[in-house]
Amino acid sequence: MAANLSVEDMLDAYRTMKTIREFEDRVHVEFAKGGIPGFVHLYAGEEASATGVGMHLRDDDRIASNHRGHGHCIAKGVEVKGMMAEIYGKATGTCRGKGGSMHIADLDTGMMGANGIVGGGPPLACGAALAHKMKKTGGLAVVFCGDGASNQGTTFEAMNLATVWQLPVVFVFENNGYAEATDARFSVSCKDIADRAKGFGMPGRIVDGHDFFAVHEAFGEAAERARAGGGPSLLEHKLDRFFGHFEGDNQKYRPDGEVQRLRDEVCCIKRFQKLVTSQHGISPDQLAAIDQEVATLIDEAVAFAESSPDPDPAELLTDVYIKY
Ligand SMILES: Cc1ncc(C[n+]2csc(CCOP(=O)(O)OP(=O)(O)O)c2C)c(N)n1
Ligand SMILES: [Mg+2]
Repeated sequence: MAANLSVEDMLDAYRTMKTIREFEDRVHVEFAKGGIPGFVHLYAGEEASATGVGMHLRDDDRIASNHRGHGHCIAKGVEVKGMMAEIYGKATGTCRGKGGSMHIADLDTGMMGANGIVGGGPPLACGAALAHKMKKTGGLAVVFCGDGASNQGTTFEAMNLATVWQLPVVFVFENNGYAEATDARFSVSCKDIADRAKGFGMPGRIVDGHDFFAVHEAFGEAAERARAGGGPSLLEHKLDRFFGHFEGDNQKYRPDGEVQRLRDEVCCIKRFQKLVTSQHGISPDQLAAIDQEVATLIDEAVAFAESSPDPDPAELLTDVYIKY
């Protein structure tokens, strides 16, 4: 499974997954203290998905994200301190504090935006993919959607058009089994979202979203097809979220012990650590050094966010609309 990955690649993957986990665990703690405004939806548990995809992306590839977007941002290379400041609503944030958690966008790194509209991302990814196709750049677009978003009309329309226009776009459905408090078994009409690909004339695959190597391999194939003019693909990453839908969610809809069991049994980071130290010649010390590096980065990010100024009210209407 790790066939085309060097030790350096695997250490990079670990650094990204660990950065996402530490970022989310820290936002969880800081949010509870009351210092963060608005809503946050945490990505902890799903790190292998964004990371396995992100490692294939060029700077000019575009991603469209959703409300659970911190991990997608980090995997696409958005700067972590600016993200933290954005979540705190500070002037030094990625979007100067005007977006917050659900609207982090960074066009310089190809991150077109987290998105509060469920199903808002697929049409955006098609637009970016169309631009790549028309300019013949060899670039592609990816959209990360949930199981809930897989049921939206916008998603169906985008998938149809992607095939009709043979767009270089990959639809990544992160199926964590819930849309807010609704179990996917009550809302998704088929057992596997991947089955829907056939109806839209594109290949679809089920992927173990807890397994970085499986995600990396499956997305690599889809990306290669897209770049070569072979059109869109659908990947269904089966995975789990370790926190509630949003911070403050009491999660009464989840069976007792479910989250602890998932943390113990299917954690993508624990699984990665075990595999690379037992089979790929990476030492626990190499991983521990990255753990330390990441812990420092997250401490610095929080200190930066907390000490940054609020946006100036006089700038309320700047950067909000663009005139073309
Ligand atoms: C168009 C629209 N409908 C409803 C909502 C409210 N809402 C926010 S997140 C969410 C559930 C999304 O579930 P899923 O797509 O599975 O993503 P997950 O939260 O599990 O990552 C809903 C219904 C919304 N933001 N936008
Ligand atoms: Mg979901």
